[in-house]
Amino acid sequence: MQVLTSTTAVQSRALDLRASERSIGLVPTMGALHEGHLSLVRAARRENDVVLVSLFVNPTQFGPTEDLARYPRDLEGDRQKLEDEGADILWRPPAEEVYPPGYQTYIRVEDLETRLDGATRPGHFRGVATVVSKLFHVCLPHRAYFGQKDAAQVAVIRRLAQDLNFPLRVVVCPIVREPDGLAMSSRNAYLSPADRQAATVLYRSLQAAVSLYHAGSHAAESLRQCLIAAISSEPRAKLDYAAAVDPDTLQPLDQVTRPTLLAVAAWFGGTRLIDNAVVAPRAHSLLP
Ligand code: PAJ
Repeated sequence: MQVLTSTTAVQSRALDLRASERSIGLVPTMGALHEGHLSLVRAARRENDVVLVSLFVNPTQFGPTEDLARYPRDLEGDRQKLEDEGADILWRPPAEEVYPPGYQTYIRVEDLETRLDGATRPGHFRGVATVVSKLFHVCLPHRAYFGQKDAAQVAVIRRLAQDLNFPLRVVVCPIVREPDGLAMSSRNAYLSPADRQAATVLYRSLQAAVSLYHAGSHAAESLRQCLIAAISSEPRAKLDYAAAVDPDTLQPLDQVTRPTLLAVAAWFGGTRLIDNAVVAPRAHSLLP
């Protein structure tokens, strides 16, 4: 696996690959890689000639009081995992290359950036949309891989890829979980043992709402109340949001008459975790 830092080196490599008709699969990450990230690398490995993984802890998507400085970093561990998965190129640009002095161009997905995590983390999706657009321009991928774990991020990226005419396919991979159901996340490393135990309430709340849906309760508000009740039953959890929304627009729905994203976020101590599930009427779930 080739490890590159220079933006121009990566872009000229991507141009060469495109000229020789080799397909490029891009997996954007912030490192501290776990099985969730590696599932994206495996999907990219199956579907492309060349797998390019970017590793960049993007400062513009962190708020002033957030965890940028203490975000987990393990470059040697990450390099080894990517080597083992057969990635071809690891790009880890220094921050000054991505945002050189004088940098002032940002991408805003105007409505979506205010919803779900965007409501709690103002500016977060502006940072994500900006860095992902830059990664697309530098890496020129045919396919780019993202996790359903970050469902609002997926909505933002799908929208920007369409709105800005990026010639690529956004591929979304399923949520990878720990054996007890907790969605894998680099931030799980922050949890105390008691909070780690309590955090399983997010998955349990989604299971309860999905069961309620299958028992015939199709009103979005009743599913939302079910999520809230489950999370509130865990004293260590502080609810941020529970929502039943359209997966593309992230706007609240009244009834589950089409695929509906059930999304939750809660604080455990100083750590904010998210999770989600999609419910869909039978006619929809039979569609490819
Ligand atoms: P990061 O949190 O490192 O996640 C990188 C990718 O891994 C994202 O697409 C995320 O959805 C996916 N992922 C994380 N946990 C997952 C899990 N348990 N199952 C499946 N996929 C999972 O998301 C970011 O970085 C950044 O915002 C980024 C897109 C790289 C832009 O800076």
